[in-house]
Amino acid sequence: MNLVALAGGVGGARLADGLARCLPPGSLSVIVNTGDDFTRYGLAISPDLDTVMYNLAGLAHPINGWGLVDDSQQMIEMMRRYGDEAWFGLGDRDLATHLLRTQALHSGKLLSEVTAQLTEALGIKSKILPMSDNRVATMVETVDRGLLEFQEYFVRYRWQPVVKAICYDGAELAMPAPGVIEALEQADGIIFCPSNPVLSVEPILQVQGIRDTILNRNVPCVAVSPLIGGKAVKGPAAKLMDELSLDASSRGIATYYGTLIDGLMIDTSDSDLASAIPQKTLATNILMPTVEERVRLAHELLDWVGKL
Ligand code: FO1
Repeated sequence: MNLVALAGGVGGARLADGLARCLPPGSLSVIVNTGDDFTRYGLAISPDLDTVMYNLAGLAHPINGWGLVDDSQQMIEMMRRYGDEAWFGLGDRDLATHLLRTQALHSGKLLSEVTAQLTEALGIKSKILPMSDNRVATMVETVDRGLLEFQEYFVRYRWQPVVKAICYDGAELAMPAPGVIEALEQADGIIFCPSNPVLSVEPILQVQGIRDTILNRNVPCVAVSPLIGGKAVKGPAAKLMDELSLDASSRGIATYYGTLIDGLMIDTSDSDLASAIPQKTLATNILMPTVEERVRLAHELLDWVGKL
């Protein structure tokens, strides 16, 4: 069974790990958001690619979900000694990823090529595909701080600034990375991971051809809600949807995705919303605090996709 998951952020990476653990090696392709990518200290940082890679390699920090387990912050502490604000917490071992990626890109390699090299070196059998090798930058228009780069909004200001609009700079020119369209066309099922629909999934859908390939699918596509009881499991999804006058609930997630999905997996506590959701729904415990829970949820999802 060839499965494709669209993922961004920690929730997406955790479910992708659960799916990889349930499927035969090599049958999962994860199309990852790169709208969060930015340059810090001259280094090319791809947070969502790294978060998926570290989670699938079993190396991710178990609490944060991003960065490496047992990593240190000596470099960041020295930055602060020099008076640098150092608001983006790069780990010392994590630096190896950014240094190798930056070196590869400077030597003319594509993001998809260096991602394949890094994931192969970590023994990952699933395909981790950036949505595009072209630059797409998610920009956040805020009330009090004007236009912010994604990581400034998300990390520096802890996603507290009130948002007026989001734009995906460069998306109109971005082509899907090699293998992305093919993976979607050859998929037996497509899954939208429980990622922020506006910040993590939409950038992927903005890349030329991806939305249409999913709309023209002839296999099931299901999403897992990132919201429970109108609140995000992690991150700004509910706050942002409120600020953008979107319905910050699982019903709103269903509306947001529309005909892109055939089904939405919601939390049991949101079962009362099922009647207001036009797509098929499956109510279950969508929290994944442990690796076992990721696998449990992934199994339920695969069973459901197989029956749709
Ligand atoms: N998120 C934070 O909230 N604080 C950080 O200091 C931070 C550092 C960081 C370093 C490397 C990396 O790959 C991710 C990092 N993240 C951090 C997470 C990242 O900002 C978000 O996970 C994604 O960009 C959005 O989901």
